[in-house]
Amino acid sequence: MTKTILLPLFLLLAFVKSHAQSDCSDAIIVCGNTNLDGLTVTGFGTQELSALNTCSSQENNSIWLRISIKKGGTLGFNLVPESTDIREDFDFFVFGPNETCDALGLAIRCSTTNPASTRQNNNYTGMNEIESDIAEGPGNNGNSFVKWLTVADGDSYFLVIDRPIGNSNFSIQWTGTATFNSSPTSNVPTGETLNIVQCDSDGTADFSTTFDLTKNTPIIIGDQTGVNVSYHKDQNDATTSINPILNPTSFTNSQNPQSLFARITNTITGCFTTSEFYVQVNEYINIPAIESVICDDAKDGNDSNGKATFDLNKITAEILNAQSTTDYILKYFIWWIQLINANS
Ligand SMILES: [Ca+2]
Ligand SMILES: [Ca+2]
Ligand SMILES: [Ca+2]
Ligand SMILES: [Ca+2]
Repeated sequence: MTKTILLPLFLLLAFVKSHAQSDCSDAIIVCGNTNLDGLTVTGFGTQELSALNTCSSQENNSIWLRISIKKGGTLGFNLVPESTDIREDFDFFVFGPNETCDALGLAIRCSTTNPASTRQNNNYTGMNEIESDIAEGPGNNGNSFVKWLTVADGDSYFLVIDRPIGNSNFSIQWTGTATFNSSPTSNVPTGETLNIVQCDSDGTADFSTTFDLTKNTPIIIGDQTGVNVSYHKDQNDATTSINPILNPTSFTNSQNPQSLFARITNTITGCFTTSEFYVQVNEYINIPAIESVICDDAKDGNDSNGKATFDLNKITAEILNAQSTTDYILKYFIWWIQLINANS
């Protein structure tokens, strides 16, 4: 490499162990700051790269990304395996612009060069401004880099990354002048939390109860428009937008505490952000029925008006019995509505 590549946009995709998005229909939408933790390449799902001019290869361990361009320009990337082992071989294939999964057309860029066969000094691959070839490989044909794309506003492309040999995770560094749509944000205001803690007050003391997860929706959305929020049981489901919790207004926890994931999605661009939070069930405190009886006295000026002064601290001690007075706070209300208002 003899020229310096400008890096006006930079996105690191961290791929760690989880499930793969190995089919076009599950393609991950690449946005400005989408957090793509929790992904890896294992298997290929349905074989979708046969006979598509894919540099004499097909899917082995693949992941599909969908790139939506906000502002056109040049678009390249450097794919860097986590392992520096030269035998780690990543290939890629680009389809577009604006193709659909059922009509991908022929790959407009692909590289299936094997870095060990070509005696490269690293196992990187990608597209850059230096190269003039648009397809290379397999084996020792090529140098693992092909010419980057010139893209227009609003274009979309599929980028398929495949690992025929090796077992490393990888990251991608985007290069060029094009920009992606930005993701919605999930900025929980200071002093608020998405975590929901409730007492087990459903009559069965099993540390399981129902939660209204949608209480978090307005907190996540804030003042953003054109977005929706879904709730998922694991990171992979949230990232790939599958298996939303079907009745988020009455979700019953199966673990305590239980981690859950909210996904906020822009309904036009598909850009999204995920947030982790937890629901937790605390033990239900059963307050024993207490009847406190004292004799009328003259402290209020009348020893027969049926009114006298009670020391509620004595009742607190009776309710708590041997339990620590620092673990619990007891409050007393004359009217039920006062109690309701105090808890709302
Ligand atoms: Ca596939
Ligand atoms: Ca390769
Ligand atoms: Ca080349
Ligand atoms: Ca329960």
